[in-house]
Amino acid sequence: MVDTISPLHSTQLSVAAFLKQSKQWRNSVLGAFCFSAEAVENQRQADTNVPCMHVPMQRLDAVDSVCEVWHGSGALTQGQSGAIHYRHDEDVLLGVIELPEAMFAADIDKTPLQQATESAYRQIFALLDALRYPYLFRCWNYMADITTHSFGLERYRQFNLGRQDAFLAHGRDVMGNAPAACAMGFGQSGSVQRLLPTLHIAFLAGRAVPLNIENPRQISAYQYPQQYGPRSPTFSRASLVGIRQNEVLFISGTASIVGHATLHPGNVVAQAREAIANIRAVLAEANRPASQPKFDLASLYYTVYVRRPADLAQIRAELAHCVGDALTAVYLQADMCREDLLLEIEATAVHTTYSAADRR
Ligand code: 3EB
Repeated sequence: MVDTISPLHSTQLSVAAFLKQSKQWRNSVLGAFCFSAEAVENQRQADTNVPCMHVPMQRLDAVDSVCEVWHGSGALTQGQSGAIHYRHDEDVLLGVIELPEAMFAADIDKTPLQQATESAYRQIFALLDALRYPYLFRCWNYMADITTHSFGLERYRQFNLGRQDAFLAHGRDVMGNAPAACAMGFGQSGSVQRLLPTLHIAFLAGRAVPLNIENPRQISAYQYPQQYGPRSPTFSRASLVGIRQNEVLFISGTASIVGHATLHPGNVVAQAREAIANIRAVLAEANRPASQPKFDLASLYYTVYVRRPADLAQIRAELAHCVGDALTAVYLQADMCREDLLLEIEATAVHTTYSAADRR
């Protein structure tokens, strides 16, 4: 395998296996995202060089936790800026910021979650500007009680307000050129211990201009009508980034949404099929600039967020049916940002162009 020389790519393993291997990997890991239902604090790593996000979500397809590890190449540099822990190589910067909402008091016009979100994204943009990794490729957003209402507004909508305000404050586009993203909830369904609500955000940014991709079957999220909240979500359906000999495709959280409406409420199998139809459409867009298709359903690494653990078997069977035996997926219990969504699927693929020298 060419693993050791390959630029930006990810691997998935249990948190225990990650901790065991992290010594060998110290020099090549940009950061890690750990999902586990229990004792998040105890797993915090001694090695502070590696940014690590801990999300309190239960893995459903194995009793263990899961850790998504992002690898860089060449010499890595790490640091802390405000609440962000980051690490970068020459091409890519990975950052993690985790803000307890209790750090922010409700004021007249901004809720604590909204302020936490705005602060997190303002810190992110200030760091990216300062270190000159201007392009935000992909953001992972996790928050407690995502569809709960507080201060007269659903919490996901509070998050959207804070996120968009930070983009605007830093002169970033909000109607196009937005990063790929996901925004998921934890804590509503009771499978995870109650914690002080913390906003968890991880991000990948870099120096190469990404190609942002929309889905022709869906209205762009930044053009969603007002019924979904006072401010639109700021994300693209996918982003495609060239990093040395790799092309990395980040497909955002994808649900059973066509146009802007949820399809198949209450029917988890039909929702899974529709989400895959959306991913297929995004893949067609991603392949369009190339003379030969580079990405297909079987070449993706999937993370599947499942609202009701009891739906796992049906979802797995449907995805295996759509994707085939090559299906590589991790399943997490999570809440979606719309109550009628029963699942959401995100995916990543790395396409490597080997040089003649590598092939020999
Ligand atoms: C959707 O298509 C489903 O707010 O960053 C998917 C991916 C969703 C990202 C975000 C939300 C976000 O609208 C929800």
